[in-house]
Amino acid sequence: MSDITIHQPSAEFVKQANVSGMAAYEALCKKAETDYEGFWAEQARELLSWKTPFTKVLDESNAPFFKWFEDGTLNASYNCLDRNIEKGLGDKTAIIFEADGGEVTKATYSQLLAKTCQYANALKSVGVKKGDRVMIYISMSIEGVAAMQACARIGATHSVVFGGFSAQSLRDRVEDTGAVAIITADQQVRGGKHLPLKAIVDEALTLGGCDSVKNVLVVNRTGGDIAMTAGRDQWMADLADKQATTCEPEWVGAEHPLFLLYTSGSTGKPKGVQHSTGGYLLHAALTTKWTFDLKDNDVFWCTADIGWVTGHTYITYGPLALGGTEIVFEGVPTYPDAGRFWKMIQDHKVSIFYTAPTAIRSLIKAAEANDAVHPKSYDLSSLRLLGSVGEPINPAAWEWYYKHVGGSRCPIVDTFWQTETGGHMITPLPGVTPMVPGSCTLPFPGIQAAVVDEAGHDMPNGQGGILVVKRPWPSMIRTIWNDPERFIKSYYPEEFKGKYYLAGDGAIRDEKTGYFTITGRIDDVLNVSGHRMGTMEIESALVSCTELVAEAAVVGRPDDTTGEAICAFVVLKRSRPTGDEAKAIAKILRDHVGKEIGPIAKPKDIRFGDNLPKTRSGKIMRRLLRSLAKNEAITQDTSTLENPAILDQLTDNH
Ligand code: 6R9
Repeated sequence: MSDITIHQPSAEFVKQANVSGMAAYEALCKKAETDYEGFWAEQARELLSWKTPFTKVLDESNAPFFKWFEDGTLNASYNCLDRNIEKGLGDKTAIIFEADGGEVTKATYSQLLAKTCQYANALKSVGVKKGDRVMIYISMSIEGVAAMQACARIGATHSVVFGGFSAQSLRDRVEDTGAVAIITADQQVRGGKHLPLKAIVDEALTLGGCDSVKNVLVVNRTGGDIAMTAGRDQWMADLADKQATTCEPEWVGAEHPLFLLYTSGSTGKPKGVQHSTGGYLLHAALTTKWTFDLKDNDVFWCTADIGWVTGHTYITYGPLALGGTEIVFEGVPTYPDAGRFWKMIQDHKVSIFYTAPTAIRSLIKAAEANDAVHPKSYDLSSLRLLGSVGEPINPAAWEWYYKHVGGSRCPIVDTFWQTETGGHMITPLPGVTPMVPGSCTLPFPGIQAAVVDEAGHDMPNGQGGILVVKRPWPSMIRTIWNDPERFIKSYYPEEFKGKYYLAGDGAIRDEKTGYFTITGRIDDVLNVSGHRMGTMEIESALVSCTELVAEAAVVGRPDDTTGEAICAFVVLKRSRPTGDEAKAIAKILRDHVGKEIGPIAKPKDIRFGDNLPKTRSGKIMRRLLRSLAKNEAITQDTSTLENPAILDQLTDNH
C-alpha cells in the first residue's frame, strides 16, 4: 500500500471529536479486551435509559443464540423521543423532511412524539399488541419513521419492506412474518413520478398466504385514486387524528424483537433477520456518537431508505436516540438534476453526510459532464464529516468525494457492516484513524473482527481470507425468523466450530497497518448499487416464467457505476433467439423479474444459449459464466466441460 496516500484527520477535527486521537481509541479497545462485558455494560448504562436496569450482561449459555442485558427493560421509542423532550429538546427539530418536489416539512421532537403516540394508539385501537408483527411498506417520510417508532412504542415488531419491492416479495414477507397489519401510503413520489404503494399491497394480499393481515392503514401522500377494502383498509389520518397524543410506552425486555428485516442470502428465500431492542439500540446510538461524531448542532443526513438496514439504524434509531437533527429525503439523487444532493446540503446546512459509493459514482459522471451539477457550484462549507456504506468504495471515487464534496477538509468514514450486524463493524473513527482510500480500516471498539482461513485459523496480515467476528456483540442478529437452523448454518457453521460469526465477506489486512480491506462476498450474493441480491433468488424468478424459461444461471460482473451488474444466462423452452427477437424476449424476462422481486433485481445483461456450460455430472460451471459475463477470454481449464460449443453462444457479441 506504500503508493497510496494516507489522509490524516485534521487537528481541528481531532480536537473536538467524541473519540479524540489514536490513544483514546486504543484505550477503548484495551478496555473491551480486558473486560468485554464491562465495556459494553458501561456504554449501555450511559447511552440508554432503562426502565429496569439489567444485572446480567452477556448470556452465552445457548450459543450461538446470544443474549444481552436480558433482565433489563426499556422502550426504544421512549429512548428516541420522550427522554430527549425530558432533557429540554422538545422544540428542537428532529426531522427535516424534503419531498421529491422540494417542499420542506419539519417535525420537532414533541411533534414526532405526538404523531408516534397517535399512530401507536391507532394500532392499538385495531387490536395490534405487543409481540405482533406489523409490515411497513411506505416511502421516505416523517410518517414512515413515526410508524416504525409507533410499533416500537407498543412492543410490536416492525418489518419494513422497501417500496421498490414487488407484490410477490411483499407477500412472501407478510406470510413469513405472519403480520397482523400493514402500514402503507396511497402512493410514493420519486423523480417526479407517482408510483403505487397501496395498489401493490392490494395485489400482494390477493396472492394467498396473507390471512393474518386484518388491517391496512393508509397514509395519504398524493391523494391518488386507490381502492379501499371495507372492514380491512382505512386512512391512517381518519384513525390516528382522533387518538390521544400520549401513549404509555410498553416496557419490553432487552431481547424483545424490535424488528425483522429481510435480506438476501446465498440460497432460498430472503431471510428475516431478527434484531433485539436493547443491544441493537445501544450500538445504533454508540456508532452514531463515535463514528459519526454527532453533536447537538449537527444536521445529519443519511441518504439510505428506511427500507434498508442503514435507514433503520441511521435514520429511525441512532440519530434520534442521541437527540440529533436529521434529514429525511423522499426523492432520488438525480431529480430534478444530479445536483440535488449538493443543493440540499447547501440549503439545509448539512454537516454530516452519509451515502453509498454507487450514488457517488453516478454523481461523478454527471458532474464531469456538466459544471452546473458539480459540487463546486454549491456552497458545501457546512459539511464536516462524510460517510460511505453498502459496498467497497474504489479509491478514485473516494478521492473525488474527499476533494470535491468534503473540500479536502472532512474525514470520510468508510463503514463496513451488514443487515445482520445492526451497526458499524469496521470503520475509521473520524477523529482517530488515518484514512486509506478503499479500506474500511480498523474495527469499532469492542468488535473482535479477524481474517481467518477455511479452518478458522488466523491469516497473517497481507494474506486474504474469510472475515469473521470472534465474539458476540450487542447488536448482532439474534436469529432468522422461523428458521433457527438456517441462522446457525449461515452464520455459525461447523467449520468454525460454531464459535465465530461468519460475515460472508472476504477480507485482507494490510501488512504494515493491519487495516482491513473488504474483498467482496464469498457466497452467491451480489451487491448491485449497494443492494444485496441472491443469485439463486434471481434464478428462481427467471425460471418462474414457466412458459418461456427452461433453465437460468445468474452471476455478477464488475460495473463502473453499480459496483456489480446482474448477468443472466438463459436457456429457453424454445429454440435460441437471436437479434431483435432475443432483445424482445430479454425485455419480457427483465419485466418478469421486476414483477417477481422488484426493479432492482432486473438483469442488466441477458444471454441465451441452447444450454449452459456444465460438467459431465451436470453441474453448472459458474466460474466460466463469470468470465463470460466479464467478456474475458476463457483461460480456465475446460476439460471437464461437457459441451464446449456452448461458450461461443454465450459470449457477448453484440
Ligand atoms: C449496511 C449494509 C452488507 C454487505 C456486506 C458487504 C457490503 C457494506 C461495505 C461493504 C465494503 C463497505 N458492504 N458496507 N463492502 N465496504 N464499507 O450495506 O448492509 O445491505 O446487509 O449489505 O454489503 O459485502 O456483506 P447489507
